[in-house]
Amino acid sequence: MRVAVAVPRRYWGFLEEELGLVKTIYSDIQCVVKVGKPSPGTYLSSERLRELGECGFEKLVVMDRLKPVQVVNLARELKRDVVDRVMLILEIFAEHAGSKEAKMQIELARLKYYIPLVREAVRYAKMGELHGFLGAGRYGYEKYYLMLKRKEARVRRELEELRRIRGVRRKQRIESGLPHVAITGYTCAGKTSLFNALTGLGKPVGPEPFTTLAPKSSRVAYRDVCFILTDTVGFIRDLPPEIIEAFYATLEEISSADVLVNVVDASKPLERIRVELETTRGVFSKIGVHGKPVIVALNKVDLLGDYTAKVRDVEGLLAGNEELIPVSSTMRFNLELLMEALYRVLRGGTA
Ligand SMILES: Nc1nc2c(ncn2[C@@H]2O[C@H](COP(=O)(O)OP(=O)(O)O)[C@@H](O)[C@H]2O)c(=O)[nH]1
Ligand SMILES: [Mg+2]
Repeated sequence: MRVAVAVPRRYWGFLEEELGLVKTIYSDIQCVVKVGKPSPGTYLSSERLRELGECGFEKLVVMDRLKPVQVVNLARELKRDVVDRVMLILEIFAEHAGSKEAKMQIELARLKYYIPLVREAVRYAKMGELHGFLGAGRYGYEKYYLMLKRKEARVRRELEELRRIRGVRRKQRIESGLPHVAITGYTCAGKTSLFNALTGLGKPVGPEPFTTLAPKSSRVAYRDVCFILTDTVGFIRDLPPEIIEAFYATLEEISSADVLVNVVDASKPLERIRVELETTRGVFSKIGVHGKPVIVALNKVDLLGDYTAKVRDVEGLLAGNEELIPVSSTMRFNLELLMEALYRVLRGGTA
């Protein structure tokens, strides 16, 4: 799917990270437009809309929270589907959700967000200008709206039922009984690159999905240990408040982990690394994994000439349960060392 991306001013300084978020779902970014001042009706000014006219894209991703009327106006104007930052993040969550409960929680968040949109679309429906928008297709928006409302009620009921049966924060046990290692970190830190490199290194044993766990997991054998490695959603800067609940649902895979690998981008300024480490610890303690062994994979050291000073600085920020290994996932540097550290922790040593 070829997409165009609109980026508001407050993310211009985080452009790479925001585009990284888009690439999690849409790998083919055709063009990027910067939005200085959003216009109330269509979000994009007529100038920006003209700019987009020259870009061959199938979907517009706006890295901002849009009002329902803006989504609908944009879709009418461009005759293409429009997704905003909240919807994009919910798509990312949906892709990572493992358990039934997490899936339902995310589905509920999506419905809550979509219903006002569709209500807005109903107002335009008779004009026949929104064909196919939001997947309404030939059913028409009125029916689509009612269908979503019914679905929302059903998902809410089922979720309550599920929670009643299992208790809210049940202890999750992995069906295989294997230890579980979760890779976490901010968008673009290199989680997926590290996941791919490590599963390649430790001969993954079959890509079969672990149904009770996240879909992005692989069994890894290294020396005489075998463990499950999971690539998580990780942390997203500036998470919209209405989807925090859904975010916590994606963290199940972290809360059931025995060891965490926290991927940190070494090329970021030390101050940003400090804030990210602190935020991460805050979330860990909220979901009850405080004190578990954490291996901080200081990634992308290939981008620094001499990385020893950065290693020393970041080491100065570590807590007692954290250990730092400088790595480069793409250059495959120090991956053996990281695997050895994991091995030691999994065999019962300390981090
Ligand atoms: N130079 C360099 N780039 C890396 C490294 N690891 C990942 N990247 C790049 O960083 C970007 C984000 O990587 P990705 O694995 O998708 O990050 P994720 O969002 O944490 O899963 C990609 O463009 C990668 O090629 C590394 O060790 N060195
Ligand atoms: Mg990733």
